[in-house]
Amino acid sequence: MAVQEAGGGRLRTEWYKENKMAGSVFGEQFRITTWGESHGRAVGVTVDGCPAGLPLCDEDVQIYLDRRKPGQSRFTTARQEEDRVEILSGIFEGRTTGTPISMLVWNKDQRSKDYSGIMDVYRPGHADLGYDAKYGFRDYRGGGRSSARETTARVAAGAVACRLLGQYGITVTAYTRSIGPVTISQEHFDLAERDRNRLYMPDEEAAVRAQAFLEEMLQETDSAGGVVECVIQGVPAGVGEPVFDKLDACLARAVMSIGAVKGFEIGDGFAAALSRGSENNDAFSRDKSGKLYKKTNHSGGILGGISDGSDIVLRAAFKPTPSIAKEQETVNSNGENVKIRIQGRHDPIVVPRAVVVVEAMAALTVADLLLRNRGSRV
Ligand code: EPS
Repeated sequence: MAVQEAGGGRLRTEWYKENKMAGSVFGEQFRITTWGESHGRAVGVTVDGCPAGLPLCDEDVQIYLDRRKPGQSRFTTARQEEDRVEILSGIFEGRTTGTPISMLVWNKDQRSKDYSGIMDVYRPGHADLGYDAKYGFRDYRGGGRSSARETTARVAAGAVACRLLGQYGITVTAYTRSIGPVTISQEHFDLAERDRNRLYMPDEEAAVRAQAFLEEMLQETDSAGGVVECVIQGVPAGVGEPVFDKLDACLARAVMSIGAVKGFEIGDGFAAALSRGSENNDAFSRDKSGKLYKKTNHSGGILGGISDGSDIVLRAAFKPTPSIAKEQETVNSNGENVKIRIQGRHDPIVVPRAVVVVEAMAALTVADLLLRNRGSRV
């Protein structure tokens, strides 16, 4: 119901005010609320709706945060954040209590003066213009809420979702599929290799070539993009809601909400548009034990918006980091044409650190729909 706000004269809805605080809430049954800015005191998340009895400690969350934190290689920002999680609530004797789990990570290495030069300038490729247009002013220190630092909170929540999914035998595994023009090959695919190179590429040979490419980008004070692939295994057939909350629609929304994501695919994705029905349909069959399976998986594990019991495969395309030291043309808030070079400590590519963020968003989506699915029939 729309209501008039006293004094302000602006319209809001009761629903909006009570349930969806300005876009920082995700999920229905397994619901998270994230908060915090890159140069504020801390970033954090509250997870509500996690069932009681799930074994959980700081270390379970920390191992995920360590994969995302800055400073892991020369291809990530030089900002030094240890990103130690503090779980403030919702745990008793090492298990979740069924009440809100609140988690916090302190910001320790902000260097806000790096941003004084851009307070009146719109950085090309950044959210600056939109934030100013929407709110009338913005927290320009590191991009505030639009900073990639915001993903810390998603990863902490995603770690809890992964823990929950583990109880059902569901695993979520993402990796770097490509960086710039370098793509992993199926022939050299080795998941163990993913955690041996700092680019999180499961192909040693491709990782070497990608590093050489990124060295070129550094030399040229430029940046690069790439693709993260994610495989979700063990989801039973039947998860996902009809029509608007289809499993693939929810995954797309979750993954597209990560900063810098410009494309999303399930299964064959855009390549399916070039295929024929006779090629694209996955034939059903029964194995010797009578279990139903699909002979191929062009659908990426989802049919009609509902899981079909095979692996769910998705991909996210990340744009090149917009913060580059190269000179760029822009305008300032007075509407004057100016030139800028962006100062500060920036990732020449976000893809390696985003791998665990994609995992987190996929896990949060599946955990939510799995819990919602409990009410699907008598
Ligand atoms: C970011 C800019 C840099 C990155 C930051 C993301 O930080 P700063 O705001 O200090 O310049 O270091 O990433 C993180 C700190 C992080 O933890 O991911 C940006 O503009 O998005």
